[in-house]
Amino acid sequence: MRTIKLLLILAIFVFSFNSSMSQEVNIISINSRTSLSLNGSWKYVVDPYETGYYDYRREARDQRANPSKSEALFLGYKAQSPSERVEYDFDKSENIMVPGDWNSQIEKLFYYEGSVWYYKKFDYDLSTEANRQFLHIGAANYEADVYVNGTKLGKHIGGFTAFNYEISHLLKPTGNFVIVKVDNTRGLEKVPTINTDWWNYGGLTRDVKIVDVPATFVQDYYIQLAKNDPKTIDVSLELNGANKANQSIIIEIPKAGIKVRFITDENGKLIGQIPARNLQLWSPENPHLYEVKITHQKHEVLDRIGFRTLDTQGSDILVNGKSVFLRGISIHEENGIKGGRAHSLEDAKLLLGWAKELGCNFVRLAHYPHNENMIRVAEEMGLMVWSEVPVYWTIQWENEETYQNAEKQLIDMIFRDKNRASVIIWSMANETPVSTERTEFLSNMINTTRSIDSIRLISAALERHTQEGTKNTQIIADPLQELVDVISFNEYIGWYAGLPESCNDAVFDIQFNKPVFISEFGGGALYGYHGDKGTLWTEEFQEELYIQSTLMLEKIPQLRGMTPWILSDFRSPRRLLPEIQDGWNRKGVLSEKGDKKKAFYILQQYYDSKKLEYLNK
Ligand code: GCB
Repeated sequence: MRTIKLLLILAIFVFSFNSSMSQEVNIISINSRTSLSLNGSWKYVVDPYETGYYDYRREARDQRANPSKSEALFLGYKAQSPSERVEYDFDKSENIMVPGDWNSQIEKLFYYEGSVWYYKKFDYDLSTEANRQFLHIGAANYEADVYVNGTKLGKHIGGFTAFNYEISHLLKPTGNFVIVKVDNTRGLEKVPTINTDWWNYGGLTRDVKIVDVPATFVQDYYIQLAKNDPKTIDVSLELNGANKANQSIIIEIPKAGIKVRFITDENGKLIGQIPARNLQLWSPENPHLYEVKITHQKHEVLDRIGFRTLDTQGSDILVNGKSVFLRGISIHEENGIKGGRAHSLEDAKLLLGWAKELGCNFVRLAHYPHNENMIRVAEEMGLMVWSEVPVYWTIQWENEETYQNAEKQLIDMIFRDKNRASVIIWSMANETPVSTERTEFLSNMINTTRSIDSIRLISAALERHTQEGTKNTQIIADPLQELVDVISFNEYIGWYAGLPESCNDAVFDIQFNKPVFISEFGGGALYGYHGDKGTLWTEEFQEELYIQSTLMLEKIPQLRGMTPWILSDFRSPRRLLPEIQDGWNRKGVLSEKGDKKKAFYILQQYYDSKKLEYLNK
């Protein structure tokens, strides 16, 4: 049934798009390639009725043989004479910074959900004629229609994953322009769906650039330790281009004394292994990264790669064969100091620096794939990472298109970060309601993940419930427990369930001998609001909640980590309480500006003790 539906969707997909549109091409290690940045000031046009996209019969203008120059914004047309009617003008439109969401940059767009057209002109040095160019967009929330020099490249769906289109055939030395219509309208069938507890920041929220690669180039590679074998590096690689068969590829890790030559097969692929001796392993205590050089003909791709093994044994999580406790914190991709989506290296250093100060060795990057700086900086700092796709709350489990969308986001997330030693958990979902359809949906996601990454651990933030007929026995009634490597759940006793004292007699009945991980607990407090520990929203209440929660969770024998909710206060349109929330979720252990609340110190102390406890395990 699923296959038939899938074919139908594919057919609709193929017929509904112009045959000239490009395919998305994933390219690994995008930041190490030669590129021209298109970051900076762009022009923008707000188009709430999508006038530039649909004509008055609601037909997409970019699907018409002769789109009207006067209204089809993707053409980026300029009136040629005073008598020519053109009802837009990018040159006279206002500026917006890329990367950056529109909500935090432009006051009138604070709550805006709809379409905005982005426009940028650029010249391109085409002196290396043999080379190929790709337009890279780090993320566009949520849907992007992309055009270069008036030609449609494609439509990308999903607000947190990167995509590239080849534009070699379209570029000229001067007078190029790129136009992207970004639409952040929420929808029931989307991933995430209409209901989230975070701000729907719209726009080109991550880097945009033109990546320049040789005619045949290294499109993808995987270089990581083999399962539980610190002496063997698994390698796979794929070339893209006309001359990809039987090509010589050299992989060098100079500091490890490794230089190995491989030959690609007739499909431009290679799979192999490299014996390694005395590798310095990557760990949170010693986040060692090796320079890795991949050479194809005259061209090199450089990366910095860490090597570590990862497994579970009973309730233990083993990193390099040693049991670890994940001293974590959940993080949204938001910088409350400057406002809006975080994207830069500095943003990553700020947020992850706070996590380090808290004593973390782990971060949960919630609830969608974060920008690559977060993963890379975490890796440098010795933070292990939980990466997640926005399969959040109640999405359309029975909708095949929704499934394909979620799975694509998952595949793209794994594609980008599969060489990062820091990433140890792929999370499939957050707080999803148990049903047959939901479980089939998530089982398929799990199978897909295992088929492309056999090493990393799989989890999902599940829910806990009080067992019927008991006073305070907590159970995880979810068949997904069978399928995941780590049983994670959001807990919230003392906030959404009772007061902090409810923690005293709570008993967790978890039937599996697997690592147990608390993906969320916490409660709201306004920084600087003080009172007794029984008064909601005070720092003292939150402090007490953290004291009681950590004491309670310690009683779970399989407990191997936690990521309380959350590092810092974050914007959410669901948070309506005046004087306390005012549009902010206040569960941060830091305010959005980075002020430490009392709970911060409780968690810091607890993590100090866990660090000691695990030192000699
Ligand atoms: C949750 C969600 C998270 C919310 C949080 C809250 O369980 O996973 O996205 O922000 O609770 O603050 O209610």
